[in-house]
Amino acid sequence: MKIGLVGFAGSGKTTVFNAITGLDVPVGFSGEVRLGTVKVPDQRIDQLSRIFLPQKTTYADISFCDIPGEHGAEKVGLSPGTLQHIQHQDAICLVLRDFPNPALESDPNPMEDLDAFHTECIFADLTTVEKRLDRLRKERADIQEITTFEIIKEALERGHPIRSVSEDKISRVYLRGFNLLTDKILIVALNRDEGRANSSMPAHLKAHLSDLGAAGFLLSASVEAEIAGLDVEDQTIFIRDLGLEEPVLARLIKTTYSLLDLISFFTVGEDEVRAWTITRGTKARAAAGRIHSDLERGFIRAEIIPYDIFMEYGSEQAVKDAGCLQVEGKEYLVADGDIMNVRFNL
Ligand SMILES: Nc1nc2c(ncn2[C@@H]2O[C@H](COP(=O)(O)OP(=O)(O)OP(=O)(O)O)[C@@H](O)[C@H]2O)c(=O)[nH]1
Ligand SMILES: [Mg+2]
Repeated sequence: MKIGLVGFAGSGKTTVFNAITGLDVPVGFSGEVRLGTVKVPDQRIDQLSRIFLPQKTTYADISFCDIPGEHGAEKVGLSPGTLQHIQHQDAICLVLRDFPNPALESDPNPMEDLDAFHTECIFADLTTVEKRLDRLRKERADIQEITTFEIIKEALERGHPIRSVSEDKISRVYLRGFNLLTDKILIVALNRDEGRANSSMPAHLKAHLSDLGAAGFLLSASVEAEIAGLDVEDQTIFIRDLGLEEPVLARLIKTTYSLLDLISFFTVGEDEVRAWTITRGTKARAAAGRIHSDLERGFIRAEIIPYDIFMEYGSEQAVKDAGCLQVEGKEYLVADGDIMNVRFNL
């Protein structure tokens, strides 16, 4: 899972990146793209690890990419370099400046920045889509494919992101590999000054986000950076004193998991306790393929113990003795928290 932090120059991307990753990248313009990976905290993995005492505990992870803004003129468009970086992300986290930045002349205007970013993405997608459509027509391609591209072209021309075009109108399989920007998940982080770390998102911005099919949350990047620098105990106190619920990383992960409809299943044993991320609705056989392609090819059945059941009985044997082990075939829809053991034969 890859999330790209984007936004205009000086909006606070690197500050957010530091708060999330716990790294200490110098803020201020460097033009460098930075990468950082974080573990997705999961108390269920902590618990399982305590029981199995495995040699290795592996959490799901998310990598973040800090993509620098454009400098020189203020609010110049997305450069080809920036666009390329965004194309390789699974989701975009747009950082909007809503604090006075002494290095910049303009007053903060998050709504305008959101529109400017959205328009840039629309234009970039239109170019891709028009090119593709020309080619498909020349090649007299499949009518369904042409129709899909016609429909999204029309949506883009009206300023609508592709992510808002419903599944029953187009066949998204045709869009794979084109990395269309407005089809990516968009999460907006409204970055406010310290005094407003605990304020709420303005209604007009909220409404606009919902039009764009985006999710949003509010933070103060400098406060978050400060929180990230404290040890765990002080963090909890500081967060509570500020009236915040949890640090930005936890909020961002929650938003991402719910937007992308991601769930986790687990594999357990003495060698490793591990979390795997899949989309809800993934079948047992495909989920097995995440672990190893051999497990998918030679899949026979999956032995499933839901996490809560496991915790109730305390061991695999006790679950079996109680007759609570689920034996499932390849079509089984893996649920969040399933502990899975794949039986396979090659
Ligand atoms: N007061 C205040 N200042 C902030 C906040 N977030 C970032 N800043 C400051 O704004 C300046 C720019 O922050 P950066 O994190 O470097 O912004 P950026 O988006 O990475 O900028 P570029 O990489 O140059 O595009 C720095 O001086 C930060 O300390 C905030 O929440 N409040
Ligand atoms: Mg930066």
